[in-house]
Amino acid sequence: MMYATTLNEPGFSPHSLNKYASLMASGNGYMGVRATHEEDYTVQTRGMYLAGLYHRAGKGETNELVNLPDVVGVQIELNGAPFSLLSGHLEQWHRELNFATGELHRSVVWQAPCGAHFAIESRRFASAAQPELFALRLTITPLDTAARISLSTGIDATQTNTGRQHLDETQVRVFGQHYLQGVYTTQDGAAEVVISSFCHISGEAQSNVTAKNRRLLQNSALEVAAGERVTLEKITWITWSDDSRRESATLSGQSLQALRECASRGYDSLFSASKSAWRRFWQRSRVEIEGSDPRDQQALDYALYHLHIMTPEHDERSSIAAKALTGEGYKGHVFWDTEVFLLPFHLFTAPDVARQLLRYRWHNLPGAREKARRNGWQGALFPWESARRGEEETPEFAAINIRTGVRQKVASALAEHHLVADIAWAVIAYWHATGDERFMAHEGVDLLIETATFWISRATECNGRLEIHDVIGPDEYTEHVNNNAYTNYMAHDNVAQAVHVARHFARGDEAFYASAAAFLQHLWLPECDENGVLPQDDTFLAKPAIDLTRYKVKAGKQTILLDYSRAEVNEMQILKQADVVMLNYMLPDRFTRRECLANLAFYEPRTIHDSSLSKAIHGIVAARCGDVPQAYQFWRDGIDIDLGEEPHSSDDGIHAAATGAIWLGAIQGFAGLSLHQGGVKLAPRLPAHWQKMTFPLHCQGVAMRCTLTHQHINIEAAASVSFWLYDQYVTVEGEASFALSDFILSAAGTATTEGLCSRKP
Ligand code: IFM
Repeated sequence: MMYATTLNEPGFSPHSLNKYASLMASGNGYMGVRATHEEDYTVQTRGMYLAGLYHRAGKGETNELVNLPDVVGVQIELNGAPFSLLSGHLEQWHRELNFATGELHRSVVWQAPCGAHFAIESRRFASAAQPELFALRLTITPLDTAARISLSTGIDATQTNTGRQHLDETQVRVFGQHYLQGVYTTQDGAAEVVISSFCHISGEAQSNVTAKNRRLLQNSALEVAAGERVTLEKITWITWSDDSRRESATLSGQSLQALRECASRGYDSLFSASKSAWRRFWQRSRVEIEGSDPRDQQALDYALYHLHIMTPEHDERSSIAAKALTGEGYKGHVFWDTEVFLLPFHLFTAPDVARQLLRYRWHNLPGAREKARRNGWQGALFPWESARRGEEETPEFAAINIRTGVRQKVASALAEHHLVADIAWAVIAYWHATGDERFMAHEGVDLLIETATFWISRATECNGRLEIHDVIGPDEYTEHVNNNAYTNYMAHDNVAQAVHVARHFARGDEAFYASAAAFLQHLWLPECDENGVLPQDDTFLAKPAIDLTRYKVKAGKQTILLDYSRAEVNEMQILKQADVVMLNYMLPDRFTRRECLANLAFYEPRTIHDSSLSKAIHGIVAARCGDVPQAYQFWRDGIDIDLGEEPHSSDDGIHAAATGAIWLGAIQGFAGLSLHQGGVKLAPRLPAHWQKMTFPLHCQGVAMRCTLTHQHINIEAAASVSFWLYDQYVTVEGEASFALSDFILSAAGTATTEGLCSRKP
């Protein structure tokens, strides 16, 4: 098996520096390090983040992921002139992130303004074997004459979050010639970070260490003959604690000790251990495509690489930020993106990780209960945006109108409540996919009952029925509406599943069952019209529609807001992102193929796709309806959100949800994986130019390997496992092959799947 492709940066350009710094970031779920160059550029944003390390910098601010002191930067002087690709002449360029190994490699040949040529090569990785470890190796070779080379590097604590300083420099020290250590405390004193670097330069360098203006630097200079190489090996150990009982000296002492051990092994040995860990990841997760467009495989490898490095597998008190650990977008906050767009990948490849992500929410139930209570409801109202402790972190205001000084309120924290049902949906998905009774009997049922209790208290009696008023559905261009179909259906499902699970585990009291039964009986579920179109909310269909073509070609840029105010957009049939179509995706058993097609046809022309969470979902619903060419187009458009030509869309970090959706589109769209009460279902419909697709799938504790072609489905299962294959319930143990021609094909050329798998035969 060949393990993973690469991502290459086509050339050096100041315009796309920050995009590639996000896309090519190093990480391991514990830390994320932006792929900035060693040398400085004014427009370049450096960034290193630790999962879960947030801090609130001032009054009226929210917690944000702290941008840590930088360890990547190296000031390079060649014959007295600073190395910068903005001067001299770049003769050769190669920059590549190897997904298989997690190593970022750059190699350039540069002609300095004085005319001399240099080969400059750097490699770096965040260890997949030792989370605290980040290593870098820089090699410089004067190519035509001897040169004087100066290098300054160390720990640079002048880093900020776009001007906000979160850390106090508590202590800086140097140990011997090569070990530097900085100890930093968040300004509220709650957390401490220790960064220790070993810097070693080959050859007879003259070195000193300076600590000035928050920069602890080793400065070295040496003469190097033509053709000789000088190598800087820099190994960094980054650790932190927010334990109030921590002993600063212990943390720094242990870090130094760990660093010494790593330094004695050196870059190659450390890298080799990291590579082995990456190999295990690819073995258990990789999706392989045989098709005519190599970009498809690359996109999947890119997605899995990032899904791995964004996930804090080591810590169930942390979850995944909307921009992962690759930038400061959304201040590193956690949204519904995690449960709906990211968790499924883990659920079907490493279910323990999915469980851990759910436990993050479970740990944060107290904050969610408190938010519900403060707003006059019961149960758990999870914050729309959260950080480490599960308090509401959504900023109160967004952009400011600089002419009027009026700030735009962010309504999501007040009304975007569907997140509560999305979390419950993920709990149920976990149960159906794993059958993990232990988790369900404890954390699972807690989460379901608390979320259900919220919905029961959230509903209002009106028109002789229960309604849910004043919400924002997934479509954030439509605010403060009543009976958003997505919210009502998801809330209904949340309560129904809670009752089912509570009964199964003999939890919940009579009062809960009685109020849940009334809710389920009386909650208004908007109905599809005669064409199958489901109204997005009570007023949506009465609003005027406009031609959105010119906004759709600039999807993601929110250009509609240059022509219309938010209030005006709210009064038109304009969607930012999938809403009813999102519901069709989430609850596939509740809607027929005809209804899904009708909703796609009605809502897509009204959807700008200004959110990165939109296109992939349209693609999956299209695939499930049998429109594979359309599904493929949506999938590719979703990939281009980060991997496309646009130089700035990922400047402040990759779009984590869109990254998860690359996997979702392949597995839930083209392989047709879905979850139902009766278990997992596969209903493949490969794009015409994919000859074969192979992927691992964990189902009910059994590891499976699925190989799909246009003619066959081949399943290898480590133990006996049952699941739906189109409309048939099959059991496989060992290896089994199914001919697609054995399944009933609909007019659209896909096997029929509707409504058949809600229960086991
Ligand atoms: O969670 C999303 C939301 O649906 C749309 N705006 C961006 C958020 C973070 O990705």
